[in-house]
Amino acid sequence: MSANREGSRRAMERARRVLPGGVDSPVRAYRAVGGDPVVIARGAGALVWDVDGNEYVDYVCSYGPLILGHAHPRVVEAIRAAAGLGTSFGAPTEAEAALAERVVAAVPSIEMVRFVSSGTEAAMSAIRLARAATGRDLILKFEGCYHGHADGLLAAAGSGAATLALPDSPGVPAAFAAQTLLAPYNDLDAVRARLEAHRDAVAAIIVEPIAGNMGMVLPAAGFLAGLRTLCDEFGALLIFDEVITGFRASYGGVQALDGVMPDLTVLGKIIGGGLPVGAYGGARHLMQQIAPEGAVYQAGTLSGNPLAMAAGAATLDALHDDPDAYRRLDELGRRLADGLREAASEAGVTLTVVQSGSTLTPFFLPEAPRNYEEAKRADTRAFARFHGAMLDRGVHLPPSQFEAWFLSLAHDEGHVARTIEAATEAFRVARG
Ligand code: KE4
Repeated sequence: MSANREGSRRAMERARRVLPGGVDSPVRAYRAVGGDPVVIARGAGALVWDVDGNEYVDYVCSYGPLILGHAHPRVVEAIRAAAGLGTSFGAPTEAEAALAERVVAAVPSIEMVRFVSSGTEAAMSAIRLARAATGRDLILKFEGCYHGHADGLLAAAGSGAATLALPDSPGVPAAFAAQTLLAPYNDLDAVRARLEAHRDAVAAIIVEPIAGNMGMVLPAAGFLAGLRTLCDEFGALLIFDEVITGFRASYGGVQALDGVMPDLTVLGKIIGGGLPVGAYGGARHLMQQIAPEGAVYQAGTLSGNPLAMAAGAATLDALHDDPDAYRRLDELGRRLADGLREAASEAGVTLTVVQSGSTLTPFFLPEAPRNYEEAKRADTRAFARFHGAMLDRGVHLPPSQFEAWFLSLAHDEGHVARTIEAATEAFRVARG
């Protein structure tokens, strides 16, 4: 049933001559699943089309930003209007405060926020602030969590680093990596042991409050609250990396759902509506340490870019104006998860689907992983066969077992039914 994808093949041949791997982000190169990536020509709502005109139901959704779906009219119009006034000024604009007010109103622990141009920039800046605020150097992250590609954060990173089974990246000096402590996700005893072994030296713990970069791994009951307690006991700051979960898990992120308050929050993706953006925020007494009010330096030519601010504000307003949005997203996520479980069972394939709201990961595993070690046991070859079979049947999935699938408000029961029908056959292919 392979579709004609000659145009994608030729486009990738051209791209590989001038772009490493033909891509600008490694996961897009399909190294973990094989074959040529489909090269996308356009998207609308829940659908994308490749350069050969093949149509796909899309669950990549730009890895999270497009919670409204592709080319949402409110977002496109906001960008168009902003662009007509000028694309960037290197001067304050009202659009920045307008989006900041929405973020401050939505995310419980944020009193002030600073916009940057990516989640990577936001995470690295939050860590610099935590180090300045505590006078300490070490940070603790969790194996399999991904906080962008800043040097100190590439230790045992998830997402693309996990997808490509890359050891901690070359080019990161040992001295930098030594500043990062590691612990298994969901293991509070290991965290306590690290903090005791480095008493008074750990500036912050950074965590994805729902992990999305080793595939979806949910926090065990009490895990986040336990981190809050440990941070208070040892004088470290708690940083929630809500780049995926911010405005996705709920309008106020995970912290608005379960009440554990971080000291700093990292945001991205949805707050830019598909344009380059990141943000970090927290209590006023912390954020006022950021230049020019304070001495902690961080800057950016395109930080607070008016088009990204406009796209982000339009996206957040569309979510805020639709009180039923998150219920619908969750219901559709459950329906897709249940359908995949049923289809896999009928095909005799061992599958566990981890779903939280509008994000999910089907693991080729007998049960839900609690951490990176367990997630890495997944049958990635079966996943690769499944991915290719779904592509052939018009479903566009993240090309890695260690990513999350994303639904949008543009997805409906029809798209989910199409996906489950394709999966029924694709699981037989995955079985090998
Ligand atoms: P960016 O620098 O890619 O905007 O954000 C980095 C980042 C930070 N924190 C979390 C929790 C993230 O998930 C990310 C980026 N997510 C990956 C997908 N899992 C981006 C996809 C890619 O690298 O191409």
